[in-house]
Amino acid sequence: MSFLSSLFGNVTLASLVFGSCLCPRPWIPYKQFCYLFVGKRINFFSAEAFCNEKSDEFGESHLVSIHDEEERLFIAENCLRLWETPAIWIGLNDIEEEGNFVWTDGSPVNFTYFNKDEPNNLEGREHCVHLWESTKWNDRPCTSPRYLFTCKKAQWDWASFCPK
Ligand SMILES: *[C@@H]1O[C@H](CO)[C@@H](O)[C@H](O)[C@H]1NC(C)=O
Ligand SMILES: [Ca+2]
Ligand SMILES: [Ca+2]
Repeated sequence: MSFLSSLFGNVTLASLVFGSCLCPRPWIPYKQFCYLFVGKRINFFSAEAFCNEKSDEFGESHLVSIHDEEERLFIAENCLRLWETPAIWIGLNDIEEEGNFVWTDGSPVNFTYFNKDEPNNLEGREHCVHLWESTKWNDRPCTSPRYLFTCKKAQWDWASFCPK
């Protein structure tokens, strides 16, 4: 994988060359995962359900989780390239317990990029997280229909699919 990354560090080129063996089209491979950028504005629950329907034998599909600065930039840059706006739902939420944020894919919350003074749980109604135009994060009512979204799932077993 490091050989492929160094040869095809440019994500767009890598996805053109290896996209069909790393991930189903039109998902974009990045590190060990596949990402689907969905240009529909729907609420958080519908977006998570849309992603769940894309689960396959290699793993569950959920709204995207973000675990470091590189992954954060990968997501933001692709949104800007595709739509000129990064305003998407991500899988982070405190629906179950106020103030206890979790990712819908169950991965650890070890990185956040909240805007200053967020999350503020405005009027006690904000439990789902989206990106603002600045790419900083904000909590928002989950039923807001105004955001695009990104799904994430494990990559296919590329070693058995990709050309050698
Ligand atoms: C957070 O955890 C994930 C999954 O265990 C790991 O891949 C990632 O490197 C971690 N990020 C940070 C900033 O520690
Ligand atoms: Ca909340
Ligand atoms: Ca907020």
